[in-house]
Amino acid sequence: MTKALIVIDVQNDFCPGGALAVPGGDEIVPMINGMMTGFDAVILTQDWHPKGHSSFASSHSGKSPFETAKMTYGAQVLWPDHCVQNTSGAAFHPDLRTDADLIIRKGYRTDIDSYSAFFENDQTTPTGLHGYLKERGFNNLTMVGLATDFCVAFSALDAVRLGYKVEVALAACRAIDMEGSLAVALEKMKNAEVTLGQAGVSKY
Ligand code: VGL
Ligand code: ZN
Repeated sequence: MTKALIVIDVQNDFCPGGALAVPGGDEIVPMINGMMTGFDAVILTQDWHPKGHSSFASSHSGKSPFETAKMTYGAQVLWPDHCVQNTSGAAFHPDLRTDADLIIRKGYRTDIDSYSAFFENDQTTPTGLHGYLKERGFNNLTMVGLATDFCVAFSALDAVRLGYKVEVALAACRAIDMEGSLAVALEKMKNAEVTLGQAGVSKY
């Protein structure tokens, strides 16, 4: 088998009570833990920003969270400060199994955000995940986690572009859904032939 499970950003700040809480973000943890045994490898991603990161509204005078700013690489949504390196908000949800093959951190360059597990938001700076997966021979990826309409969708779309067969197990994802972002993300994933399904979920 060559199937890897990619668990996107199941971190305290994206769960209820966190700085950028995704509604129901914590509900998916038991399901994801259960899915892990059905894959040849489990990879966790961790949003990992330095203080004063350029994706934080607090780094742009006069801007509020959820407004956009123009970056060198295009428009960027501004977020509340979240997932700051070495804080409890950046830690994985305490119940998430972390006995994974690889933990890949992203968003640690001050000037570029990184939604995707593969490329930063400039669409060219790689995280190294593609090299890891290629070298280990994985071509089949299932993605779960937070948030469906940002990091999960960007990761899935990049993975398709890179030639992987990709399924997003929607039951084990939750969305931010700002200004219709979930509908847009689902449409883009459908058009890109991402399977929007339940891979590995039904058993749990
Ligand atoms: C995410 C916004 C900012 C995500 C990360 O994990 O979807 N969203 N940073
Ligand atoms: Zn972030």
